[in-house]
Amino acid sequence: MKEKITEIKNQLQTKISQVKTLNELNDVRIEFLGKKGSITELSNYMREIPVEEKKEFGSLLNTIKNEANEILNAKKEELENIELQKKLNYETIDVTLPGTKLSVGGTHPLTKVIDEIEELFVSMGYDVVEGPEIEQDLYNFEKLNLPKGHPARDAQDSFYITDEMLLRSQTSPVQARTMDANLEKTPIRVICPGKVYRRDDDDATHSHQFTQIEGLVVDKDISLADLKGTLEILAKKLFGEEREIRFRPSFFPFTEPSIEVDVSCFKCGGVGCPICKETGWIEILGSGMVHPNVLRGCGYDPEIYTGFAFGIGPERVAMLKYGIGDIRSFYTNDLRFLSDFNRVEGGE
Ligand code: 2NM
Repeated sequence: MKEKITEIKNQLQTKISQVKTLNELNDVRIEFLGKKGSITELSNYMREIPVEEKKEFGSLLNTIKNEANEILNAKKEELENIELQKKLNYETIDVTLPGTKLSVGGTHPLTKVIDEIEELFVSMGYDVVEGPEIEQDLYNFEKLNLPKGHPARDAQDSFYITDEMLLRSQTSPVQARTMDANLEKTPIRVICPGKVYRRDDDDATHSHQFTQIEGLVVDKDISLADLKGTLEILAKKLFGEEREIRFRPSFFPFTEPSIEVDVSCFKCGGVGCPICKETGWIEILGSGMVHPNVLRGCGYDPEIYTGFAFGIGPERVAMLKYGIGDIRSFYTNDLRFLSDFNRVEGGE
């Protein structure tokens, strides 16, 4: 019997050494310790064994059962460890791999300029006011001292929709509306940003649709000095603290006197370079004292109130500031152009 037990033990050892998976191990367990397993069947010999040997045989039987269990469990643990190790290797995360890039939107260069100008004027107590892009002839021209037949309101230059309605050619109608609605209340301090439309053939410096910011201040005792001080602050904010401005006489129907404003060149500091066409000065905006006819037409008595107004083109400012050569690039939405203005530090 002892030989039989030793033989079974050897068989078990051999089988175990060949086992490679948990399933195979389970088969071996059944083969030896299952209901019909070779170790289980040894118990059947109990009946045939003389009484005096039963005790020793029983004890041997227990021992081999325990030993078989130990061997099987040890193998189980070994296989489970191998499986776990495989899984860990397979599921390893390399935290040094580059992440998935997310493309993040940015602010359009025109919007940057408009935001900058709005922020400055809001800090000086101005309101930002918007109005309709489809405008009445009355506000776009009539109230701005451009009566019917005036050479500066050539129908060839504007997008008329009907006899009385057009796409606004400037944002000053918003200011005429503001004065109209304020019924001689003062002060008025507004800037009006927005899109405007003119019949132009598009090229590098012209667009049939562009943006404008116009400013208006109306109060008692507003003078040219107030205009000059305000525009000097604007020029310095946009082009640098060292900038100076100069006034040149001009003509606009809605202002008298009318003034064009130049800023000393931010590139060469005024000595002359290609940017300022060797003049040292760059033209940046139009302005003037609000014409008495405009004040009167919008309900303000020009004997009591005066005002200044100005208009600036964000496209021109952005082109100068960022060295953009073609006004059309603001509107064609080429991402290669747009992303140039939104470089993130440390980004691509
Ligand atoms: C400019 C130049 C000069 C202007 C005038 C007015 C208003 F409504 F008060 F009459 N708003 N904007 C104005 C004056 C605009 O743009 C180059």
